Amino acid sequence: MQGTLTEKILAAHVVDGELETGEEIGIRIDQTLTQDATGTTAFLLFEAMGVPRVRTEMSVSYVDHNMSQFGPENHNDHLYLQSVAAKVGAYHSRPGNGICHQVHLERFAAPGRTLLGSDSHTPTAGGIGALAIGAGGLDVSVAMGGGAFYLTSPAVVAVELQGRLSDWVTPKDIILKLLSIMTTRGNVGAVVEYCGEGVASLSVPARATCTNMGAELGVTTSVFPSDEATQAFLAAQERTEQFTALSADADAEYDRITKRLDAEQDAAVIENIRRHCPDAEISEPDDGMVSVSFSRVVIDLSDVVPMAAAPSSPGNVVTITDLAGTKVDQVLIGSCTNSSLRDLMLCAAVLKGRKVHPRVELGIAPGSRQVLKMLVDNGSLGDMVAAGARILECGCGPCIGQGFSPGDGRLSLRTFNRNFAGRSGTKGDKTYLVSPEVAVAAALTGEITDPRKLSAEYPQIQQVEKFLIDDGMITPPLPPDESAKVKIIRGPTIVKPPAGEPLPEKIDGVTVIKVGEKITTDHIMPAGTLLKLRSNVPEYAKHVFAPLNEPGEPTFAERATSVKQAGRCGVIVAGDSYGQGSSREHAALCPMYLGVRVVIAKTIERIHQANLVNFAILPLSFEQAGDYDRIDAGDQLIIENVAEVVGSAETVTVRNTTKDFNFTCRVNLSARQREILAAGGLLNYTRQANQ
Ligand code: MIC
Ligand code: SF4
Repeated sequence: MQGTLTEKILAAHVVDGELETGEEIGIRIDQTLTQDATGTTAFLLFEAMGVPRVRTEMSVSYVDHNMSQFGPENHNDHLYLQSVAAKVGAYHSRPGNGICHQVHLERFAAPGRTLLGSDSHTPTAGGIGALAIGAGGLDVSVAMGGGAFYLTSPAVVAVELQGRLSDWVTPKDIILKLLSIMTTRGNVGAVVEYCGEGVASLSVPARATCTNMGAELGVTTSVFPSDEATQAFLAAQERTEQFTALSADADAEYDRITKRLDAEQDAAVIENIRRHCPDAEISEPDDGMVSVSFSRVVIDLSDVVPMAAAPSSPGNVVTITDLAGTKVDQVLIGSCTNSSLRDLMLCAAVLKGRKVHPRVELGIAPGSRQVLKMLVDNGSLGDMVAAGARILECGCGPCIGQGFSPGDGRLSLRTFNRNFAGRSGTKGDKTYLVSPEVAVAAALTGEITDPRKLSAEYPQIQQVEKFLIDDGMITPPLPPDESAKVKIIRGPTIVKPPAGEPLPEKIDGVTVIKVGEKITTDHIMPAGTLLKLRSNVPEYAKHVFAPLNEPGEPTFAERATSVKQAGRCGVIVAGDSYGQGSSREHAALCPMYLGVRVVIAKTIERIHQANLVNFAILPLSFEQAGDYDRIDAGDQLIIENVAEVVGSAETVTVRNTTKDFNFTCRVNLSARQREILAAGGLLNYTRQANQ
């Protein structure tokens, strides 16, 4: 990573360890971001740590997810967050002010700074040249208290952009194109660094669409250089003084990432790698699998065409031409990926003077109050309303299953970043992810339409010279003497999260569930209408793996509880990419509450693996992927000498006493993670370190 932009920012922030790819490092965090769905737990854990005041340059607490306020829980959360921010010296962005990533980009993110956020789309701020990383809430609490954030020194991959996008083709199509090359798998521990002459043609919000949805690649983060476009954006936000120019050296060295792909099933991906990665090395198939490695992806923007991610993964990328003519029932525009002023003005300009197709319901959620107020002032909102759009408040809304669930069998087209099965709130949903251009075209025609075929001029929306600045809904930190007088408001639904416990000397385990490949945190800990339970772990835990429960059968929570009551440990067995998607630590915290102490998977995604360790659950990976097939739910699994395993072992023998065989697992833990597990989780570890 020598000479890369990532290396430069990391080098300026490293406080522990050596900056060498694959090594664990601790970095200083300048800014933190939390949102209400993860923030209540993050602040409750921050309180439990006993640090009186945040020690970062700035910590901002946003309310944007839990906005529906059915029942008292959401408002209780909002009041808790507002009062605790005032108590501990954090900024507080009030409900209605906008989605955390959009507002942070507008008002706070700055080039060269480090940002840690308790939300997996925190890398959005990479669009302005910040090194922005998503993590579990407890990691963010530690950073708020001035502690370093630990990560694996990344492998930095270059994504070189050449040329310019054609009319009606957008940054969303760039990131979808990149997903068709890099996929959602095998990129753990990498950072995507954009470079090349094509970068200059993209504004900061356009870049932020790419870095936002970079989260779906499973990388640590994505980052753009800071240049004239960055300066123009900061000036338009009246933040010129926060500009610094930043870029990689001309002779920067990028790192290779290596992954294994299925020669048959992944044939299209392998072809894309061949076409777009000039230094690709692709092995001959062995047992049907090929090994591929590359350090550079080249995308000519003038070749990019309108794309979509088909159900039910952001990695199922197809072209709009393949889908043209498919009937559409719902179109939703917004989310932290595509709700900037430019995106919504574009939609308004296309809708102006036209009517939404009779079959289609169109919902639009502006990303922030700044965007909404400017749409009001320049007349765009009127054009949307006149066309028949339903306007939602500034927040996550339908992206996290809060409303607008599609009807049974109905096709939903969304400008969002995730289309995991059931995330919309409807079982068996058919959601496609597209650009605002494609979305608005379908809203008018009632079917998936290549926007280049619309009989409309492409509206040329230039970035404004001055955004409307009104931070009236962001409460700045109080001075310490005033903070001291604040009383934290704790409604009855705010329940202190349970602390972790050290692992027992011997794991006498029972496989409570065996799940398949690509299980996301939306499967483990569904959000939607259950979001309101985030600050009440005992209640929320009743819904662990709810989408996988069989009707009439005992639920996961019931099975895990009876294992726990029998004095035994719960074990989860999983396939590849376990814990994809969101940063929600409840996907570890709630299983821990139910007595789960071990997860054995083929592979575990970065943020989720860290969350498991933070809540004292032992993450293991199968040495032989085939052993996964030999285990069933209900099997008894024994691990002896747990202290030794946690202390230093690189592999461990697990005994399946039900099927009478032994198998080997890898213990992929850093020295620090081993100490955290030995202490019974990160909260205990931090408390001990602070004593
Ligand atoms: C998401 O997009 O899945 C969320 C909801 O924003 C999550 C955070 C959460 O679960 O609260 C994320 O991306 O980390
Ligand atoms: Fe909110 Fe959706 Fe963005 Fe997550 S992905 S922060 S739910 S808008």
